[in-house]
Amino acid sequence: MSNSRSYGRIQSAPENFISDELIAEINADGLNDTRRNFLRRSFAAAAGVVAASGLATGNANAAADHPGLDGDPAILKLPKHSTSLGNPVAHTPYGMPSRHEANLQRRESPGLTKKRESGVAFTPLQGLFGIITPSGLHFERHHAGWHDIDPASHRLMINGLVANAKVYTVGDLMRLPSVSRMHFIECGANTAMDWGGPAVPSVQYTHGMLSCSEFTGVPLSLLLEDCGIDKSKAKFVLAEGADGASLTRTIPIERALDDVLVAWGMNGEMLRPENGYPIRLVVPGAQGVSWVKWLRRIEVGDAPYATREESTQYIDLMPDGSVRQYTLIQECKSVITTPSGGQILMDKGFYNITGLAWSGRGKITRVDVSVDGGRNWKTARLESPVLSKCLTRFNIDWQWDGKPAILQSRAIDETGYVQPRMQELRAVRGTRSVYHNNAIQSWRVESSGEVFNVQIS
Ligand SMILES: Nc1nc2c(c(=O)[nH]1)N[C@H]1C(S)=C(S)[C@@H](COP(=O)(O)O)O[C@H]1N2
Ligand SMILES: [Mo]
Repeated sequence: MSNSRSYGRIQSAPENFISDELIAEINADGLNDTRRNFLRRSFAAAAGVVAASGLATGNANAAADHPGLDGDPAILKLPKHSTSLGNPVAHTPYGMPSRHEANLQRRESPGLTKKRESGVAFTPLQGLFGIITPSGLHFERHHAGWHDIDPASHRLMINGLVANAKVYTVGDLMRLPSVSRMHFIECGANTAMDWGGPAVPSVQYTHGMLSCSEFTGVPLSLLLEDCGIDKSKAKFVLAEGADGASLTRTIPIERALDDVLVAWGMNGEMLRPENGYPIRLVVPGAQGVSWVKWLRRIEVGDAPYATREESTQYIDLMPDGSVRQYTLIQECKSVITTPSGGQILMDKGFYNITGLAWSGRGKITRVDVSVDGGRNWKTARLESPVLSKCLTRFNIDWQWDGKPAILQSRAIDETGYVQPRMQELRAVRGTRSVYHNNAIQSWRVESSGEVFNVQIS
């Protein structure tokens, strides 16, 4: 970096500035326009308070803004940690994040139910680096809560159009040849709140039903072969979970025999209970609901099963009134995670615009970034690795001149598909959808430095 650059400081988003009372009201009555405006106003008010409190937090780049460091106590005084003995090894047998990072949490969103029967906690994308989501911050979506299941008593049954139906213990599965692969998982309802206009304030709530891990498991194709799948008749499989929801999803046989895994590993250790311990289905590129957690049964059949989660839920109401069922693939999408809604740019100068891009159809080939609401675009750097059906990190330099700006990212995948603008998506999908909103996200930077979730027509 050249010395002529000044380094911009970013005040991070106040994560829990929306009161529990407001969330309760929204959950009781739903999210109408009045409430959406109210949310936006209370969000702005909360952001204002933080702005007034000034530079209290600072950051690692602060030194660059003080050419003569005289008088900065942070550099002149010998702190206690430099003059005393530290904690012993294995003080925390399972390591935890620094207490200074306590604000980085999974959080429930305003406007969505907070019931145990249907819960969502969102990943704080604004605070993460690279492409891997720390396991403790992986988003959670449960239809009937989660349990910490004893792996010793858990079983996986494979039945239906197979020569030999079989029951596997977790130990049986873990003896088989395994693979490890990095993939994103995105709930079909990610960005659902924003179909009707910008609704939620920060990237945690607009895009945080998205995580990415290295998963380890046995290919489902190997298990199906092991049971003697009847390839002439088999057209679909049904995957079923062991939770109270008995969550079930149909998966076409081509996918089941392709890259689907029965996984026990996540980021080098066993799955977390919230994410399906001891085993879950990994269906790369497919919407989250197909990634059945606490997997207990795979049935091989010759027709789609039309279960509750694929006939009344996870369907897309199209503009002509028809309903689109069995949407499997998460289309190409991207979002800028910094600067993003709720953050505040504390001064003019250099910023690294960074974000994530992904496609359920393969690799990301390009991400363009605009700082003027889509009139001009520049191609961002894709950081390695760029993997199929995996998050890709992009970065691009930006000098902020202190004037209002609208930041957008637009991803392109290896099929040539270009992430659509919101109005392009609405033209095809109408306005009554809940699921599968992969539109370009816009963040407006005000001259005050505050960043807001906006949509431009
Ligand atoms: N058995 C079971 N599997 C499930 C669910 C569930 O409630 N029960 N939720 C599904 C949905 S809708 C999503 S988006 C993903 C979420 O996975 P995660 O909680 O690990 O993020 O799991 C899917 N698998
Ligand atoms: Mo989901």
